[in-house]
Amino acid sequence: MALLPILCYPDPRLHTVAKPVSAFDLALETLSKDMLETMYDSNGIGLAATQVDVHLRLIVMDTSEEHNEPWVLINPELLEKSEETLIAEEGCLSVPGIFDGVERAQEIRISYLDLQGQRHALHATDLQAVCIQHEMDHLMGRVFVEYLSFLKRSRIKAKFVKAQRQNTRA
Ligand code: GNR
Ligand code: NI
Repeated sequence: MALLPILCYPDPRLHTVAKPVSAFDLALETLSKDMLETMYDSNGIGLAATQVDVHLRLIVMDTSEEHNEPWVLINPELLEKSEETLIAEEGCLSVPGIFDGVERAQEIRISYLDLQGQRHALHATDLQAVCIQHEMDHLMGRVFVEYLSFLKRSRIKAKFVKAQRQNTRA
């Protein structure tokens, strides 16, 4: 088991488009476990491989109260999304400390593969649906702050650029 470093906005690697997983091997299993460990350690409810600089279509999630329902979603595909939307306060482990409302479909259907390469269908609503859409965005190289106004995004970017400059000087 290992904790993986999480890329921080505005790291350009967060804009990489992930490739489908094709090898269902031990390395994939190890990566999933390490991503789950990293997600739980950071108190996150989801983590996309993109955030740990691995550009494969792999998501881990756990939206349960008890943090005891780990999900691994491989090569997820959006099958259907509702017309109805909701605005939830989102945060991101790659943009720590920033929370803002984003409009998403309230209900989605996806298909995905498990670690054995078996295909499943999943219907998700509310927080689960929001989280899956947030994670699938990461796999497309999209970070939630890109939905905010230009002014907000500029302020967030400036804040993180400044923090990173101070980190590298220290
Ligand atoms: O931990 C997380 N919480 C969260 C809250 C609302 C909407 C989306 C999320 S995902 C986020 C973890 C993360 O950055 N996943 O990419
Ligand atoms: Ni995120």
